Amino acid sequence: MDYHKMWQDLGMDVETHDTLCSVLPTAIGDVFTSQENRPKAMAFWDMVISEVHGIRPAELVEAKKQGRKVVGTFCLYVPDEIVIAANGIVTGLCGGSQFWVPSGEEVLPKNTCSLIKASVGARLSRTCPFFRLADLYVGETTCDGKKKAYEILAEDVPMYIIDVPQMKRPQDIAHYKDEIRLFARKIEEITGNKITPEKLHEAIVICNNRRKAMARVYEARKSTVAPISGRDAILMTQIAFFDDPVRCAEQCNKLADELEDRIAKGISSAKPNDKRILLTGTPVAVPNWKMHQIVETSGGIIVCEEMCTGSRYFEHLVDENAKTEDEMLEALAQRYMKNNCACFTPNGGRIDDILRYCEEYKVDGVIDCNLQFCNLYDTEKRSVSRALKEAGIPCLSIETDYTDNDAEQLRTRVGAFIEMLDSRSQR
Ligand code: BJ8
Repeated sequence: MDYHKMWQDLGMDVETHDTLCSVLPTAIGDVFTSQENRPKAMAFWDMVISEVHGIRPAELVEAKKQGRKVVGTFCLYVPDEIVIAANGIVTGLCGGSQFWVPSGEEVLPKNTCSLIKASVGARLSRTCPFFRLADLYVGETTCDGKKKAYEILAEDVPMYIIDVPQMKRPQDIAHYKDEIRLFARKIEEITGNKITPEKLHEAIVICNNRRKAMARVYEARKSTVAPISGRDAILMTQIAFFDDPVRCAEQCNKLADELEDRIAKGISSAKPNDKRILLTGTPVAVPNWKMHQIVETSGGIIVCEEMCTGSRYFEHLVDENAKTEDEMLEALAQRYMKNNCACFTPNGGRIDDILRYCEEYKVDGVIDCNLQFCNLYDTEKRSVSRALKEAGIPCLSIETDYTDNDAEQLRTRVGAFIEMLDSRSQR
């Protein structure tokens, strides 16, 4: 399908955007379709990713014609439920491609993480339809880099900021609940729709259903059969940030059905000796498949991601028993505050999660992979590796960016790590 007219109408730099699109088929072939023995249900995500700037943006264009508003977000502390309750549409906006980094570097310090530079660059270079479609961008006070980047984005687009606390004391959760309330009023203003308790309840159920469906897929990843590769699983998770939540739940459930069947039949996506790896660290936004690709072509299989593009996205449900708006806001605040981002202090919950996942997913080793210039996660790598050492679980800490410059070096380090895991298992 040709989407050039739509991209033009969205005010995009179509010529530059064509360059970005031209590399996508090779990347998809290398990372996804060349894998053997994939679950058939992955056909849905193959289709979506092959036209990632076409299919879903076209749906959003149609929805906007019907009067619906699109809200772009950058962080898991922005509750989708509020937007959905007002008949709005949420789309993730985090940039995962090196293609956008140079445009971001024109306005940001070079020593800013690639995710922020790519996100700002995607907007300023006019080469991402999602950044053109969003009627409102919603930022949050998580890391310093993002906070300052939002000021730059605000010069170009309507921007709303949620004040996310940095601690999890009762007064912090109460403050965050107030922030969600203010956010609801803002969304009502933007959409022109009142958020009633009934609508909010419906939205909570919709998002919980998506969480449950994704959790089923991750549950299947716990099996030693390894019915799905980490590459396929991460694609599912990444697309969840863009897709319609009801369709997303349907597709994830379909995939989970197939994975459960594959487990029963012993059909694996891994080679017999592949080492089971837990990936933790900074989020991996589309099309950042770098570590997944390196690990899974070096004798490993990623069985879980402890990150926002991973377990944090679907773990913990929002209480569906709340009746009034106030009770629902409380339920939302309680659920979202269970996320363990490194912007919180202290953040021992993340360590507990990592140790728990190591057991649940029967992990051989952990790779803690963080984007260069992310001080939060870079600093936390010390407590991550110390806790894993105490638990006797090997850990490899990696710092990288969106370029391929270090790919060979990473391949060597990951290869050596997996060899070490292999010799350990033969002892
Ligand atoms: S809840 S992880 S999505 S803030 S890598 S931009 S932290 S300098 S992404 Fe995040 Fe929300 Fe936390 Fe999740 Fe800053 Fe670090 Fe860059 Fe990061």
